[in-house]
Amino acid sequence: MKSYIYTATAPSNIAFLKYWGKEDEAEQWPANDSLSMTLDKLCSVTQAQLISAPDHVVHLDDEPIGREHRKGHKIFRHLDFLSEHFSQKSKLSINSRNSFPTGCGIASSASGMAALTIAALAAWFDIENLDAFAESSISPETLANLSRLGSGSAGRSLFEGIVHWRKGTSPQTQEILTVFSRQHWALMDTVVIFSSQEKTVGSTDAHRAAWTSPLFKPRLAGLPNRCAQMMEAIAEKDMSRLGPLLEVETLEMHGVIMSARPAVHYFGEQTSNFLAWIRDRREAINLPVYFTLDAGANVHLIHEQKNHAELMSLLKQYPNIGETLSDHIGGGAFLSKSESRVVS
Ligand code: 2P0
Repeated sequence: MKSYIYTATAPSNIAFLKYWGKEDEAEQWPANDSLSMTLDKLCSVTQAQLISAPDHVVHLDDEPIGREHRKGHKIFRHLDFLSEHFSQKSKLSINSRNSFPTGCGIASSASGMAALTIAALAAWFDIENLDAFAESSISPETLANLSRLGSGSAGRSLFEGIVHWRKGTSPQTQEILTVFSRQHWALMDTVVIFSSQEKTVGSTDAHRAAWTSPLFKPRLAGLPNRCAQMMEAIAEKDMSRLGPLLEVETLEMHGVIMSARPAVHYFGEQTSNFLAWIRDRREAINLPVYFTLDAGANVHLIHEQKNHAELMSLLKQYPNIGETLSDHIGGGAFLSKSESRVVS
């Protein structure tokens, strides 16, 4: 009997306006809107295949991952949720890898959960490309909503370009959609790696603590205005307007994280020194490059493609600069189906 492999590719995304704090943790409803740039080559590639086995079989970068494995918990929980939601009893073989180096400190939960959702559903419903999902009454919005339940930021990874996740507390009132296509503005993200360590406090725990920060409610009150300003700056392709908004947003999110109980410090002296240096040097040479950070120590430098070469020359001047990874604004998730050479 023929057997098929369903391969989902989902890119990572970097938030301009951060999803930080949840209105409802069990349902994963965000406390605020977020705005992100979908990346291109930094992605997760996940293959799913139907198998006859008592449980799902999961491999990450060819390493077998069981239910009890530290990284396995979220993956199996999401597979269990999806199989129950769609009343699917068949088990899956899941094989996932990231295009970025393992342990380089780039978060893989957004791309990983988006790719897992698409690949698993494609295998269960025999779907060969993303357009064909609609014929199975699974719209892109439904796919994004299901990915979001695996990891909030994953819902944004399905879509191209600049993505707006409008908050809501039901699938009908929330919305995740592309607001600017990738062609609108040739943006890039150059990631400077300062830590390849796994986070000691995961995002989910830190999200929970957000409400204990005295800075959190004032932040929420100011975000609609910042979101509108960011959208205007992007519409006008005005980096000198977008950049300062990116930085204040990042520092405010980390201010919340550092002033919550328990307080978390996701970055230390190395990152801090670099942020001060890049601010100083870009003024000196008039280079429009601005930083943003995830819940981690690595610095994402947002810039236009035309400034990439000059940025790379500048970075060489930084003492002991670590690894850097550059990527472009991207086109969202992708799905394909192929015949397996191994007959099941
Ligand atoms: C974001 N981050 O908007 C923000 C900014 C990190 C910093 O979403 O608990 O892994 O799985 O929903 O999506 C990271 O949190 O958290 C995140 P869960 P997630 O990208």
